[in-house]
Amino acid sequence: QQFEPETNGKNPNSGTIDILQQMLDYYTRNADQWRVMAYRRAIAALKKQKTKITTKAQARAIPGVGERLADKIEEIVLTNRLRRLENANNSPEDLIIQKFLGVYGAGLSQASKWVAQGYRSLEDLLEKAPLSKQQRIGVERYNDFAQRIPRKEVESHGAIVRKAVQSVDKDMQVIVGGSYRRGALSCGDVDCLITKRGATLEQIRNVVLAMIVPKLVNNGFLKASLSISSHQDGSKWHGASALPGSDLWRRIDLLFVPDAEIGAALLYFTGNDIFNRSMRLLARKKGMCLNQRGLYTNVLRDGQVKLNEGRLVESRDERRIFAVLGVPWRPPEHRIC
Ligand code: DCP
Ligand code: MG
Ligand code: MN
Repeated sequence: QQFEPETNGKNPNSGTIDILQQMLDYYTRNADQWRVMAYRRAIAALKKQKTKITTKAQARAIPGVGERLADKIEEIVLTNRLRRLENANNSPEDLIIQKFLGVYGAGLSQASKWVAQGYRSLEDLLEKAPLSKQQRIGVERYNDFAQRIPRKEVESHGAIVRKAVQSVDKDMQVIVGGSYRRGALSCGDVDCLITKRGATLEQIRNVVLAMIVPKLVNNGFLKASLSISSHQDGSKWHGASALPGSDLWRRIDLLFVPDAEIGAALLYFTGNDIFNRSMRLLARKKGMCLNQRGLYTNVLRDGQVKLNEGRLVESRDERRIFAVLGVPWRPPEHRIC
């Protein structure tokens, strides 16, 4: 989740960030969600500092840096290394699991299972492992999907989807969300929100799945379908696309958004995920509930368990969701935690 403009040029804390990033990579491969979040938050906060942070007290004063991370930052600056990182388990198995986690759709349990079954490389998987159709694509196109997509190319994919959508229904709209909407110079995938004034989820889903996806498969733009939520309120199609004349496959998500929920969906699909998490947490603290469909009040909880749905207060207007939560408006470019 990098926001390149901020990492351009020399950052006074780049040495520290480098080591913290390695720690983050380690926790990511071990699926340690809490530490992953803490490290991402701390790295993002450090990237914003204009001066070099050298002491624990300075580190602790930065919002987003907790006690233990402040200790580690001081250790890194003083010793140019981090003992915890050197003790980290970088066994060969670990590195293979990390590699396998890059296969589209494979989570920690699948990746560990492959290692336990004796597979050691992508070639092993291709030749010996029983793979689903989607997993096979994930392995075959591993290197394609691992590459960042330049902003300009994301725009081209969005334009092709938009053209197909509007040739079917000129009133339908395509908005590219995700890291693209946050202004990133390169993206991990293409997130297309598809919506239409007055339309319901069912209407949009039907048009996209029955007309638009087949059209884009036929003209060669969509290369593969990786996951479709086909159940009652399914709202997405995940797959791969490539620009005409290119054999480089990109990950693309088509997200079906009913008009009434466009504000909440824009908020959710703009992210980033950590920003979303903090907005949801804030809503929860105020007795509300925020999800990709709307902001609800009067939600009763018993601990973590929601006792009722609450009352919908806003879903159409992204700005009003901020206002109701009492959060000053943040443009997408600033929603990076
Ligand atoms: N999202 C979320 N929590 C998740 C996954 C996604 O809140 N666990 C939301 C925030 C993301 C958006 O969905 O910004 C799109 O998800 P992506 O995985 O496509 O992430 P980004 O577009 O932010 O980054 P990338 O450039 O890696 O695609
Ligand atoms: Mg994305
Ligand atoms: Mn996506």
